[in-house]
Formats: sequence, structure tokens, C-alpha cells
Amino acid sequence: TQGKQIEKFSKFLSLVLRHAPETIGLTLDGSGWANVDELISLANAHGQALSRALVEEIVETSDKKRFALSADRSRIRANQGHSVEVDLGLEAKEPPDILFHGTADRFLASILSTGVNSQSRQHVHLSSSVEVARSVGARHGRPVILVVDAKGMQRDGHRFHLSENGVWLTSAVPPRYMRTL
Ligand code: HQG
Repeated sequence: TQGKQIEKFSKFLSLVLRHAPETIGLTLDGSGWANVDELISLANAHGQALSRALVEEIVETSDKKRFALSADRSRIRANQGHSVEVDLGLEAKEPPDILFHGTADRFLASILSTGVNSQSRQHVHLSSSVEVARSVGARHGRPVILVVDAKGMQRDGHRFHLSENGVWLTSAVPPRYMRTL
């Protein structure tokens, strides 16, 4: 179905725009942008029937607004979630007093001892909503919600950024700033 196609190509875009552009020979610029025409022709050359119409539809319909087009629509990038090193150019921003991180119960002991680390990604992902945090955690197993003292972290010099699609990003959350919900 149409929806399944969109989901398949959305995952493909996440792969090449966040993690492994080299799988199709794509290069991202320092801010994470790829040329849309180049992306489409490289995808086509690698057996992916991506088209301009599909790209535009994915950008517009993505539930999480994962991708953004440049103003002239010639370039595309992922709004967050990168493991490749890019500078999204996000300003530091004052976070709400508390933020939430959703994880799986099997990670809890490790997180409580070493903190939330960004693992393969550039940042730890935090949410202002418990529901969103729960669904992020559920991707990994039985969800557990951590309440993060974002205000305290900021006071102590940790920096926060808000992605274009509403995800709060920071480098790491040390154990002393968190408790389970
Ligand atoms: C865990 C989705 C053990 C961490 C979502 C998480 C998000 C530790 C996992 C975005 C740990 C990494 C990111 C430690 C962290 N010991 N486990 N010390 N520190 N972890 O996928 O936050 O749908 O890289 O809790 O909406 O789950 O892809 O991060 O469970 O915004 O657009 O290690 O991905 O967006 O997992 O998800 P991930 P995440 P998309």
C-alpha cells in the first residue's frame, strides 16, 4: 500500500541522511544537507525507486517531521537523530524545568550508574512529553521513563538544543540529574 511505501522510503531516508550516506555514495555537507536530485539519482542507481514526489510526500506527512527541505527545495536533511557528525547550527536554548527520557527497563541499571549517553548518536534525545518518551522507550522493550532535572543541568553548565521537530538534545545526562517516574 501507499502507506507502507512511504514508511519504507522514510526509513531509507533516515539511513542515508542520519547514519550511512556512503551506502549509496551520497555526501552530506557540514550541516547535514544533501542535494535532492543527487539523492534521488543515487537511490535509483541502488535499486530504490525514490522520486521527487515521494520525497516531498515523506517530508510533509512524516509524523515526527523527521526531515526538512531547504527554502528552495533543492536540499534535504534530517532534523535530528544523526550518528554521522554534522553541525545542525542549533542555538543553545533554555529547557523546561524537567524533561523526559524514555528507555527500556533492561537499560535502567546501567543508565542509573553511568547516566544517559548518546550511544551511537550525536546527542541524547529528551522530550517535554511523557507520552512521547514512553513511545521512544517502547521501541527498545518494556518502557521506563526517566525524569531529567533539565533546569539543574543548565544551571551547572550543560547545554540544550531544540531540534526543528521538537526534540530536546543534550550531550549526556549524568545520573545525579535523573530519577525514574
Ligand atoms: C540507551 C527516534 C545503557 C537509551 C526517537 C536508548 C528518538 C543506555 C538507547 C530518537 C545508556 C539508544 C532517539 C547507558 C543511553 N546504558 N543504555 N548508559 N545511555 N542508553 O535509538 O533515545 O523514530 O540511539 O536510553 O523518537 O531511543 O528514529 O536513542 O534506549 O527521538 O525518528 O540506549 O529516535 O526517532 O537508542 O531514540 P537510540 P533513543 P525516529
